[in-house]
Amino acid sequence: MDEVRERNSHEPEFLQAVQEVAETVIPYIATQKIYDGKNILLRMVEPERAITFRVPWVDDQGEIRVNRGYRIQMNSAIGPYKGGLRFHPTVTMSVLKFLAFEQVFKNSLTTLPMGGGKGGADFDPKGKSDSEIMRFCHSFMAELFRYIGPNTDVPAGDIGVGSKEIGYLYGMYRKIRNEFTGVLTGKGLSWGGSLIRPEATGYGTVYFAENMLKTQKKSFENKIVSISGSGNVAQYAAEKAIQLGAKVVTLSDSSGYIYDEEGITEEKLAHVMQLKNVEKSRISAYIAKYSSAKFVAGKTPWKVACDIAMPCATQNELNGDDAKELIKNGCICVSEGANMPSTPEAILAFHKAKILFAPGKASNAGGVATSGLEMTQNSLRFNWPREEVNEKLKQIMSDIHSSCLAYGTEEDGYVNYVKGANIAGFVKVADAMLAQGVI
Ligand code: NDP
Ligand code: 2IT
Repeated sequence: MDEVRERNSHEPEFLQAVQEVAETVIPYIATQKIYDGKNILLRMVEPERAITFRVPWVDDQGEIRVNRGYRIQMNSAIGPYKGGLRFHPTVTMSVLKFLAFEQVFKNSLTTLPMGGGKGGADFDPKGKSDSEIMRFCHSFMAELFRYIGPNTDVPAGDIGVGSKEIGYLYGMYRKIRNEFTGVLTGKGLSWGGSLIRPEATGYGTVYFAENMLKTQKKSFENKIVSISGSGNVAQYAAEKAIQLGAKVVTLSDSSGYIYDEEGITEEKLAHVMQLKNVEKSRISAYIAKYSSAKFVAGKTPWKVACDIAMPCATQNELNGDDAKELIKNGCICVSEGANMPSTPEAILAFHKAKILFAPGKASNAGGVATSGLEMTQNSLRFNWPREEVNEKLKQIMSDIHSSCLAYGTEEDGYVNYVKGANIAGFVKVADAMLAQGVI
């Protein structure tokens, strides 16, 4: 870690992600002779390639604006680089390297042949017109296209990048390359997208939690569920939890959270989708229609009592004090929909209390797994029906859960899903790297 810290001293999020993996994987490596002297982890923390580029675009006032674009190609030992694009003002090299690093382990866990990558830009889509977003996406792809391809690197969405942005990005790639290929995932259904991809991350996070609960003969039925975020992942995590008989009581955005004591029903969730996806409004607008709810400005929802918590907004949104509060209020299960939403102090508290805790690289892997299924369908030039993709997603989440049990079960029977996910993800990539020599 000293060497990694020194080399990446200005990248706190990246170091946080590496530290968590190192703590669980190094003790395992020490027990396996095949890794002796191979410095596998030290090789894995250095991106195979990290690209930054200028993204110039013209706003609606005719002013020229410049953003910074990135693509981190972290590891391609088991397949083409794969991972989302994030458009958010907080995007930095550190944030994208942490996401790309986690993606390597996550993609390995999915059982599909995908390496890890991540990219994006410090562009803020909030308040931008549709044509500004289109011009930005076109300019971004006019440079990114050099580095990607269906067998090289396949980007997708993440924060601030949904099906609209994927459409603009895909259009420019197709024009420049004069090719119709599966170079991006999260595409629209009429041009190569997969059914269930929009729902997959949120649904998968719930399926993973279902698997965890099953080990204790419990289910979502009649449980109180608290969710943060109100974007793609949060919306579909809420939808599936409601379908399974739970009462979802919170959603949030960067302005604060809503608490609806009576529960967010399917009808209320449809209103949230209209507010967030169509009107581009804030979650606080929810209370104008539903008087049973209150809005708490500037706060995260973790003080609300719940049985199951699903952080689905962003990194480090749930700290040690939040974790203690959740535990005190009776929370039995935390399934991360976002990437690295819990701080190291929060994870420690969950482990100390021995509650069910799934790290995002296991529990939110359903999104990228379904992206993998989209790639397969594109290669086959065929589309699977909704139920078939959903069944495959469920099976993958159950297989990831089994891998976590295999590597994460401790002597007293408690399952450390962080350890399980990190080691299971590591083994597949490490073995491929060993087989391919020092590359
Ligand atoms: P969206 O852009 O659809 O939604 C993001 C949500 O998180 C919004 O409610 C947003 O609020 C909130 N949010 C974003 N940044 C912050 C912040 N700094 N503080 C507080 N709230 C914030 O993104 P997704 O739903 O796709 O992504 C959510 C999380 O899930 C991310 O961590 C992402 O990496 C992860 N993820 C996404 C996958 C996918 O397939 N989309 C797959 C696996 C993981 P606001 O509108 O106010 O910004
Ligand atoms: O963090 C993630 O796994 C994603 N944003 C989805 C990546 C993908 O390639 O579908």
